[in-house]
Amino acid sequence: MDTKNCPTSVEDIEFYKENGFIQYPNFFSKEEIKDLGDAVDDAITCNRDRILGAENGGRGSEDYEKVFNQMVNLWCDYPSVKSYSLNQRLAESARRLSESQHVRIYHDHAMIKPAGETSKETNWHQDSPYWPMDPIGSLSAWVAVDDVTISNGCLNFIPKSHKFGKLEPIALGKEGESIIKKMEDKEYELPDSVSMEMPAGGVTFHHGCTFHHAGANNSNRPRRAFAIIYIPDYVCFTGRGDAAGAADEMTAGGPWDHPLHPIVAGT
Ligand SMILES: O=C(O)CCC(=O)C(=O)O
Repeated sequence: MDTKNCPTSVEDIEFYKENGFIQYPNFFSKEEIKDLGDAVDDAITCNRDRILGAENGGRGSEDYEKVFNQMVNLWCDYPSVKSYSLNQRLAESARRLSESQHVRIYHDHAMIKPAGETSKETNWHQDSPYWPMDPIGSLSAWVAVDDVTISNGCLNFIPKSHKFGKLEPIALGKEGESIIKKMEDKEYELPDSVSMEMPAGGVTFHHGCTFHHAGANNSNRPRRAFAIIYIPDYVCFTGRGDAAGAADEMTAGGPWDHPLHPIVAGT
């Protein structure tokens, strides 16, 4: 495997372990990322039944679709997406950050936040409570397909919040739900959030327990993002629901050994 172009250094691993996230604003160039944007546009236009929760001719639930339209496992349909979901530089970064012998993918997902007045924030949440995995340690790479700023819905993180471990799931489409609020109600003090503005092609990695959020998209164009979730070798399948569709073909308590979850870095 060609790992020599992987940007993740020993210092980056220490930063990630301490803070629960890391940013690479120029991981891909804008030119490189264009084919990913084209595939996401094609999927959202021509493949609306792929939108998670889609019903009634391809529309998701009213509240949820104001947060984002989400499409999972586009790597299975689009060769250009596959080169990101199975990308060795991304996967090797995830492997180093999670200090794992190898990483598999759980799934990829495009998240298109609609523009304009009806756009809603992505509530503060952790990812781990939604994942059928134990122990914690899985992480996401979030790829900016468009330039992202505070005003069109870049990600925000609470540094060190992954140290709370796995808490409870938050309803993403429900007004006022927030993991920050829940923790503050319990009188925990949290550091200030940090905003991950970056150009198209930039990538952030975040731990599955890191509190994160994106504001509403106040611009006049959809905000396109594409994320890949990585499973370290030490994380087992717990047997609950599996968004990626392979739950019935795997054993609870066992490894993620399935063609939908290939090893993408390490051995
Ligand atoms: O893109 C967003 O609005 C939220 C992304 C997110 O929650 C994630 O990638 O885990």
